[in-house]
Amino acid sequence: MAGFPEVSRIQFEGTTSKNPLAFHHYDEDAVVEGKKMKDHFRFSVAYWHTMRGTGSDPFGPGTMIRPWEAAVDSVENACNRVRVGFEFMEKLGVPYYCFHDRDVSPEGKTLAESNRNLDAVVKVLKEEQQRTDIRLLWGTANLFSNRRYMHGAATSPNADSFAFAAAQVKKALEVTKELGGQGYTFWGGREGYFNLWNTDMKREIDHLAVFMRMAVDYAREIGFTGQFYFEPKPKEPTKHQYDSDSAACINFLRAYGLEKHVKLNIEANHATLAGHSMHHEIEYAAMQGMLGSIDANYGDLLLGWDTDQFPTDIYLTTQIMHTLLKYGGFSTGGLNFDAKVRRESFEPIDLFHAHIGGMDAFARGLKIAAAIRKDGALGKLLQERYRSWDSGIGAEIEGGQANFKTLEKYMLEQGDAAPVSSGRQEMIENIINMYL
Ligand code: XUL
Ligand code: CO
Repeated sequence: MAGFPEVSRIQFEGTTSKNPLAFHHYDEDAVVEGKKMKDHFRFSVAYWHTMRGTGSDPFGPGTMIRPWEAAVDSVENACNRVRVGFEFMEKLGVPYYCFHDRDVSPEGKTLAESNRNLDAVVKVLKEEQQRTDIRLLWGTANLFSNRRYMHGAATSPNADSFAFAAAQVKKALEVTKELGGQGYTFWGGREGYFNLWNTDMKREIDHLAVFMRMAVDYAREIGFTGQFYFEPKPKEPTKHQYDSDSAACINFLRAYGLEKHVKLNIEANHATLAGHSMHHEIEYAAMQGMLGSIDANYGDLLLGWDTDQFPTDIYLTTQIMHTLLKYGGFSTGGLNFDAKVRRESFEPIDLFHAHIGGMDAFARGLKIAAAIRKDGALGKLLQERYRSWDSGIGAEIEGGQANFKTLEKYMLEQGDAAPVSSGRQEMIENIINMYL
């Protein structure tokens, strides 16, 4: 087994260090707003990208050099890969990981064979978790790669595809529980459509709800108490995914009575594909009490697809950490690097550079967001902006004591509304820049 013999545990060396294989801002035990950095972030490695990413794109095959991979994938190779993966996470100092059933173990010819393969690999995952104390943030099932899912899984017009997906999620829930997983994520895969003329959208979305309900019921039956997450993404692979953005997901969950069981796992690159900012998506979910976890990455605005790059934009990480601090941080979720090294970064060491950069960018974002909050300048501006709601007519409206007739009477007496104030957008942007 060849892992990363040339790398030892990545250390925090501070801002004066120029060592690229060191943290310059992420100091896991440093306390910010009364909590250790590592507990703010709960960083997680995405097994599918970090251990399975090949670097292939529509124009060419994989480029990654991974000396530990055998020529033909097998259960033995998958078990060996798990050990390399845990060596990587241990050296990086990341406390969590996430996986799909089919990233960790090869799919067999039948469901029974696939389940046996998964069981064999789960045994090694469990050993490695015990050895390293690295834990499972969430598990999930791949319901999109196999051709049986070409029209979707839970929303397929083929009932057998639904049934197979159900069996797969049943098993994935069992192994997630077995591994002490803290959550389970539904990302829509191919749950969406390419063409409304051949699609019964109502029936498909009803089926998706039935599917999630079955998962929630089965989790209760086996005593899996982890948090369920639903991950918004507007398109890709289908042109319209049913889990298109935070608002659509929350509406779906509420419409089918699933909101008590499922929160959102929000991904930055998916937010921008939806034509929103990540800031918007997490604020929207958090204000509804539905922000569960985050898939940390970002996209390239010039490319316009889900490039899943490692997040290095400090403005973005500041916005994310500011919202997280505002809403009290994660309870079950974490920051999962659903991000891949680019096709041209093909050496194993690039995996370290990528994750170190992401972790440092979030550490900077946290420090900046905490400084902004400490000074209270933004808070004061917001308070001032909404001052008219704190007393008088505003307080009456918020308190439910007003109606159209009392408001008309008030305005007839006033003659006109009090003058509005400047939004001060440029000034506020400048204030944020003072902390960067
Ligand atoms: C796909 C994506 C998935 C989910 C898990 O765009 O983000 O990897 O996070 O299925
Ligand atoms: Co994701």
